[in-house]
Amino acid sequence: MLFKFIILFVTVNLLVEFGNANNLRIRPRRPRPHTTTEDSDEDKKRGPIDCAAIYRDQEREDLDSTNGVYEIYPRDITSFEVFCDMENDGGGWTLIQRRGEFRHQEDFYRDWNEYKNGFGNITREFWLGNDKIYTLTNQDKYDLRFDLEDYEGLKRFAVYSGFRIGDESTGYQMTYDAFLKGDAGDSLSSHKDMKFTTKDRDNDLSTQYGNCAQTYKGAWWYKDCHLSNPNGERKNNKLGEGLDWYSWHGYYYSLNKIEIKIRPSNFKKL
Ligand SMILES: [Ca+2]
Repeated sequence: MLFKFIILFVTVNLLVEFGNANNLRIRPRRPRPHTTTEDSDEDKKRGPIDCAAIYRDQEREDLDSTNGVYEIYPRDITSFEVFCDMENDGGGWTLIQRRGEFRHQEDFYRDWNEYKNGFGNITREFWLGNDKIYTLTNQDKYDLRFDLEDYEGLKRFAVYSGFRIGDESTGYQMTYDAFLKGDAGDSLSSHKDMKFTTKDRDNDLSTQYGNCAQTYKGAWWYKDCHLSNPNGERKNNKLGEGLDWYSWHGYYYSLNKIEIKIRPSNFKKL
């Protein structure tokens, strides 16, 4: 009996101590000032948050910005490498996806976790990763650009304003403000406000087509099912299964090349 009492006494004391120690560790997080037009001092110390910031830094030092791989330092996340498009429409674009003619063809028919974390090689074919796209598109207001190329070598594009996605708990729900411009036409409209669907996670609104990612060999913000399928199968010209952009080449033409990229809406060419 006495032994039990001692054990209880010691346990209660340990719990109290543990609670105190935990209390000491809890500190309120100070909210950070959110700036969109100019980098804060903290960002300057930390490094560029995207390719537009790299472009600005280089122009300030009178360097010619070139396409290539750069390290970026988005807020609240470990730094990582991205590919920057420093040429198209003034440059400053951070790539989130690329398809094209490479000796090693990447497999894009992948599962939720692979799309969450990203895959491929950023100098060739890749998907940057939904967690990273979430972080990037929530640190500023971004435009979204699709650069498309067919097998005749013709190029067309489409640009949207206010592109952003939610975090994993929202199913990486995607939205944007408006279709801004582009001779490829708008083939994203039906995907606005949709969640991301992969072959192993059906978040689309289709019952007729089952899991749209399975039916159309890709992964996307499918609705019922798509107007565009950039993560579909290259060189597959079957109905809806290829790299389709409906408003340009319809559902029976898989495009040769695609690049998807983002840039702050307030970007100005220097
Ligand atoms: Ca479904």
